[in-house]
Amino acid sequence: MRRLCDATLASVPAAVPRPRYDRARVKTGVVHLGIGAFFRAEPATYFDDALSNGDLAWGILGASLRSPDTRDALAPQDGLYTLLVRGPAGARCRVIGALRGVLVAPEGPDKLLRALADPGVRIVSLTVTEKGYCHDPATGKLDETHPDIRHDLKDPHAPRSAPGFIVEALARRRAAGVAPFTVVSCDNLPANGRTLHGLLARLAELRDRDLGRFVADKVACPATMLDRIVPATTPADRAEVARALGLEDAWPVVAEPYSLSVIEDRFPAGRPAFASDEVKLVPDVAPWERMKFRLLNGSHSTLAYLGYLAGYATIADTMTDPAFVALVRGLIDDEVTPTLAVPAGADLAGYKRSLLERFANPALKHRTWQIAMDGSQKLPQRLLDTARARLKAGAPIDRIALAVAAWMRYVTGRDEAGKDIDVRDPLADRLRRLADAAGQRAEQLAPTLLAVEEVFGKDLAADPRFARAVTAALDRLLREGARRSVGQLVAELAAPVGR
Ligand code: CS2
Repeated sequence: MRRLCDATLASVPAAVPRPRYDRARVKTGVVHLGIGAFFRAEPATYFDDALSNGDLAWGILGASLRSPDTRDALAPQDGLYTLLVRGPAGARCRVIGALRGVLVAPEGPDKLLRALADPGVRIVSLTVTEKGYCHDPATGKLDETHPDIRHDLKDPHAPRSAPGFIVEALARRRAAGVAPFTVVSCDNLPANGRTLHGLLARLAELRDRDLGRFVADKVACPATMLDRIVPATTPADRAEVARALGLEDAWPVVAEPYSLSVIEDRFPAGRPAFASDEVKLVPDVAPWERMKFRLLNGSHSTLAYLGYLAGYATIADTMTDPAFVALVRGLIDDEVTPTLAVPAGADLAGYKRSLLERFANPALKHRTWQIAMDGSQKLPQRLLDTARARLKAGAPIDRIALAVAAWMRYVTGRDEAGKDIDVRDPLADRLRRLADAAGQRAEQLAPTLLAVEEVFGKDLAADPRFARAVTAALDRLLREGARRSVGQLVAELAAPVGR
């Protein structure tokens, strides 16, 4: 089968949307760091829309900070790839043409820096996952002991970290009299704009006080809340794309039909029109972000840890279990919703309803293992801030406590059958060592892990109500297993008061 590329694009069936603009005339206006599936499935489509609407200044140059895989797969395709949208009712494809090339940073940091310093580049966006920001997840501050940050301070002209590349590029632009680009985090990081701005300004300041002031005063980092479920692509997805296109695409992305992007409208260097119905430009992203982190991502992580331990491979599988459905429904309605301020213009009830359908979408094979990754970076904004708000209000946290306990059980690195779990987390080794030393008794294990300050801060570990609830949940989980624990908790919470 022939491969998708500029030369074969015309053979794509007419029903499949594809770039109709002249790709040769597109200029690079965006450099994206961390060119993974999520960016290609969502933000990249907005730039592709701008190109389709005739604004050819918004081509994307992608960069991988580590692996060459994406470049290797997409170079023979001239950067073309397919977005496969899978809903319960069927699948549809769209070929995206906005990506003009992919650089692999470790192969040539200077090449990437030169691209970033180009005056035509007006937006630098990032999806480097939470851990790629080299920060302390509990405080949001730069982790100055992080090996990549130490490296980038010693050798700022050949950086390794995303913040290192951005700061060096900004320094070069400043020296050349080129206005800074706008820096846009597309990651699920709390207050992602403000947090990133603080990290960049601090890193710049550690290099040079004036550079620090320049970054603090002159660089805009608008906040974003980008919501679309984008699981890892499977061989079945590739086969589906080949069937629809009649061409092979080695690197398609797969997403759910739902998509919503809420973006703070602060782009001093300019932006595309963002003409899609799925994009909302707002002055304040914070309430949207809280709604999404606590409702969607909090539920996702809950289903991921408990689901994995219960033997469910995907989120859709967990949603075939009525007890798991009841658990997330209760989490959403009873524990999370009371902590939220409804964002102006949001349909909270509709959003909550849509979540259960989105999780249950059987066409997406979103692995519990994938979502369970990097829990130390995710828990604070997804579950722990909700717990803080609940405790402040004197309200119960039974479901959140079970989710946190499931994370604890998960990071011990052994499942309920004693089999190894492939725990991926920047703190995995330390968590495993702590868990091994504490042993399998909740009264030991819970306080040991609660003392990990990067995750729980100082406050939660010191709150006896939180410690009690998590310890009790972990005790149950260790005795009964995940499936029975979920069933028991759901039954107890459904029982009339006074039980
Ligand atoms: C997921 C998110 O992998 C994860 O941790 O919870 O990627 C989630 O699918 C997106 O945030 C949905 O918008």
